[in-house]
Amino acid sequence: MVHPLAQFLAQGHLYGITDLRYRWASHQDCAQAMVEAGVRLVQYRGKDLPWEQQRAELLALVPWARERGAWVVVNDHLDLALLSGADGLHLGQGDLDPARARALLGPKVALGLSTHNRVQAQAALGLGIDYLGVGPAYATPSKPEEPEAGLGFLAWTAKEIGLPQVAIGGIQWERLPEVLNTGQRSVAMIEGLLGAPDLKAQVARIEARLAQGQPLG
Ligand code: TZP
Repeated sequence: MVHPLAQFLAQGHLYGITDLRYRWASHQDCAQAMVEAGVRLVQYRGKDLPWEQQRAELLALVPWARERGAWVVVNDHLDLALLSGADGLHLGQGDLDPARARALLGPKVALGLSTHNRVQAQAALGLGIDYLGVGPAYATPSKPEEPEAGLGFLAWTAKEIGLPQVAIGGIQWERLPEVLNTGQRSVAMIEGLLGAPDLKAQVARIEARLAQGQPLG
């Protein structure tokens, strides 16, 4: 069965990721601002915070978002995803083994995995993963250690890998046409979303553009 959160990504939507480089004092505030602006899927990426603080923020955020019809995915921490009742867990390469995570999570929590090349994307099949992050589409200061995977990788994954996907990495409003041209339908963003002066207007125009799908011709 396709998890509803993965189904949502397969349909073409915006996936917002929290970050403290902008105007929000906490990841919780940042996530809440995104939900209030209309984002329906947010990743809590409080990587550098003490575990206790992430726990407290997630315990407040998850039910708050659920009441408003938004999903919360937790980055990296399986224990925090489980104890907060989050909708999903997102793992990077080198985090917890995805097959093991799947076994511990049970079927209800969506499991996402970041992939940066064809070997990783192919290897993700059969591990119980619900959706793939594919990128970086472009080199990005938000993840400087990860070299650009490029639009060719996005196109290959869209065509060859039968899992819901979300394109990520350096995606700005101006780049949406060429990202959608690869066959990818959803985009995950930090800078292209949180860096916008009017968050609500940015969410609205991105969602409207994604709803149109691939450019014609
Ligand atoms: N994983 C791959 S690229 C990236 C992550 C978390 C950063 C995305 O941020 P931005 O600012 O949209 O490039």
